[in-house]
Amino acid sequence: MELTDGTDRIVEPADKSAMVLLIDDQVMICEAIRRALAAEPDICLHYCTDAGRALDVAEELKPTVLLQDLIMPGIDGLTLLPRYRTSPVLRDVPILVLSTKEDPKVKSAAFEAGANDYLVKIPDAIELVARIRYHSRSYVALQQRDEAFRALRDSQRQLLAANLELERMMKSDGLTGLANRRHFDEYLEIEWRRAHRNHQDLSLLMLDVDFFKRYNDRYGHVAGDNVLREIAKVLKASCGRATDLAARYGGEEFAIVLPNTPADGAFGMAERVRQAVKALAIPHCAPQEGATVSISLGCATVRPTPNGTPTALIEAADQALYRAKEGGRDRVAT
Ligand code: GH3
Ligand code: MG
Ligand code: MG
Ligand code: MG
Repeated sequence: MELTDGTDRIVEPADKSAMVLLIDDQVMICEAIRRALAAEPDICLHYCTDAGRALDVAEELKPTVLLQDLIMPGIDGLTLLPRYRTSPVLRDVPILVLSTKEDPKVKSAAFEAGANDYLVKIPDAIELVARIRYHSRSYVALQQRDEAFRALRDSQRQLLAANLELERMMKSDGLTGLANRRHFDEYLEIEWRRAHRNHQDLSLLMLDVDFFKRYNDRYGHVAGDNVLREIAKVLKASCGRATDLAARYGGEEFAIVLPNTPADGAFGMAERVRQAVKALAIPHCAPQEGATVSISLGCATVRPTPNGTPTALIEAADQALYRAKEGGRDRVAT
């Protein structure tokens, strides 16, 4: 690493466990500290005599301990201490103040300004080494704990996202993106009970694409699938309330659950859906050449009773759908 502007020295390769950065304007002091630490195999010292560059140098070096002088030309150490704490890289780095001042008031001010420790210089080598090791170890352990916590939080987030995606997949139909049959069954059951509790109407539309077998036979299954997707879009767009649920019931049959909706409202909605599908104007060869894709719909409404079931509502809508087919298709029956 190149920190040097002529005053910085790279003392040791940066592969030791304690990475120490000393900020002191006096080269003599820096050299004395260097000598004091030279024999320690686990401590790597860098120093910088220009306090104006202290923050930049520290951000680049990422020390595990900062040794900080207080009296320096240009900038006061007590002013510098809080600045380290504003840097995301240096926010938690232990700062050991090294000063000639022995005044308890100065020591107190240093701790107030963000120092973690204080030694009068030039300190005894054994004590300095012990304090450096202690602060460095604590800091590294703290960083590792933070890192482990971040990794755990990330994996929890990923798990949550995967679960949400799984839940979405479990509920939706792969071809059309509408609710699938499983979700439809659950939803109808829930809404049936709610309607029972609240004495409300529950309506159901069942719809089926007209002459769809012939569509596939003529245009192919890929084109047929596209028609189902287009119809699904119409159904989705037709659901005016958040509680309306459009589902793929199976094959080319769809259903729409309409909670708290009376019979006339359901009929109106069915008619709008029928017209919207017609308006797609998808060419079809049935019932005759030049026709367009149409759907037939059956409508049923129930005010649930203790003896009734959602299945009965499905059967009623299905029978109405059958009547719409019998009646000539491209229509709504009740
Ligand atoms: P009707 O007007 O009486 O409903 O006639 P129909 O031909 O639509 O009725 P039928 O139930 O006999 O045929 C339904 C056809 O729908 C069978 C199959 O070819 C087609 N179909 C069902 N599911 C899919 C699908 O997922 N994709 C495609 N492309 N076609 C499907
Ligand atoms: Mg000084
Ligand atoms: Mg069918
Ligand atoms: Mg059909």
